[in-house]
Amino acid sequence: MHLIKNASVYAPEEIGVKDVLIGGGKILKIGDELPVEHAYDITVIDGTGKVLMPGLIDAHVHILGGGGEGGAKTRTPEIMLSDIITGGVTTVVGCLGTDGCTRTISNLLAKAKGLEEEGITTYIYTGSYQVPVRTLTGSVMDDIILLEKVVGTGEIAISDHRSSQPTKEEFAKIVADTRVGGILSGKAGLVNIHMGDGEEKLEFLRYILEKTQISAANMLPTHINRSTTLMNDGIDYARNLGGYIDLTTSSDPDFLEPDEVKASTGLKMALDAGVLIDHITFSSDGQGSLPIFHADGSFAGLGVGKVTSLYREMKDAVLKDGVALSDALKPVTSNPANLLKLGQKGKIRENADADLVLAEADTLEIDTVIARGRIMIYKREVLVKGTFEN
Ligand code: FWO
Ligand code: ZN
Repeated sequence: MHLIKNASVYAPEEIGVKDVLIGGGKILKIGDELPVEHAYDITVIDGTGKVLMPGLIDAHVHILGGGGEGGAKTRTPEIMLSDIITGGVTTVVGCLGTDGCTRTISNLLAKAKGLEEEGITTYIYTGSYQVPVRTLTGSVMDDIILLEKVVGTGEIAISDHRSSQPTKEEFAKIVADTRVGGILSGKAGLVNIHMGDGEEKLEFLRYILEKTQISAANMLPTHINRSTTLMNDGIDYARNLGGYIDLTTSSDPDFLEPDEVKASTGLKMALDAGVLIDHITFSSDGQGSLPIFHADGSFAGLGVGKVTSLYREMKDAVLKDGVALSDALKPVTSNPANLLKLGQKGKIRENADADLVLAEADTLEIDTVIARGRIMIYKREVLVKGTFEN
């Protein structure tokens, strides 16, 4: 059991200075001046002068590694536990990307189980860029219903030269199967949609909202901030059709593509344009390749996404773009939790999972990270490492 005393709690809404008692992996009690019962083995963590927030949820991580667009030597490395927890992330959703051939769902599932055994919470999407969707059981719906960790499908690529060029009807079928799989298994049934640089932009998603009975909550288009034109289309889609949009945080702010929008800037743009904060999420694209192509489509170079960029962009939204912490936290905590139907995640309330980040109130520097009630990082020291991390 641990008692975090006297921290300013962002649940993510601000609930004031509280004591938070955790035990058995759960948040047991939130209150004022909770007594420290010496009868139990309780460690007391001093939260004075710090903010306590929910552990971050990163809903788009290539936990196996991704890449390969520049040939085999450009396949990016598999993620390690500290790549995740040092960014205050305690829940990830793993996905495959361009390479749905040498990267498989069975491999993704094993890696997700490994990370869970190491101490965080993991889920996966079935599929990869490709259509027809690469699955484990041969069916999107069966994967979602039968495999406990599968919460949806993705990242399915559209409007991208690397996509399978699916028709809007093929795309609608994938969203429909994912939705029904979610309904039949009590899961989100969310399709994580990779948006490329193509002219079509969000046309397929508008088609689904206008021509079918499928809910906007079954679709999450990501990389919306990869260009200003797509950012503006995403703002229109979210504001006018009630759609959800996901901004990618991984690109290095010092090396953005000419027309790319920094995630924290994109959040501010969307809020200023009247998009509801609950319709905006961030995800890192961690360990995914960040390929750079020349205008003629030829390969120019590759970067690798970092999960720690998720926290950086939330922090920048507060410290550089003037977004309130209680708002800037939503795209990385309660919003993905709600969209993914992870009821125990993304919030600080009694009976929720004890996934918590304690940070300096002024700099938002991460001090302590707790995942499922276990202290993973304490006073900036990583206490729990991955199996093969030294
Ligand atoms: C984005 C993942 C992209 C992989 O468009 O989609 O390539 O399979 O590892 N990354 N293809 C990066 C931009 C948003 C900057 C992926 C990558
Ligand atoms: Zn992608």
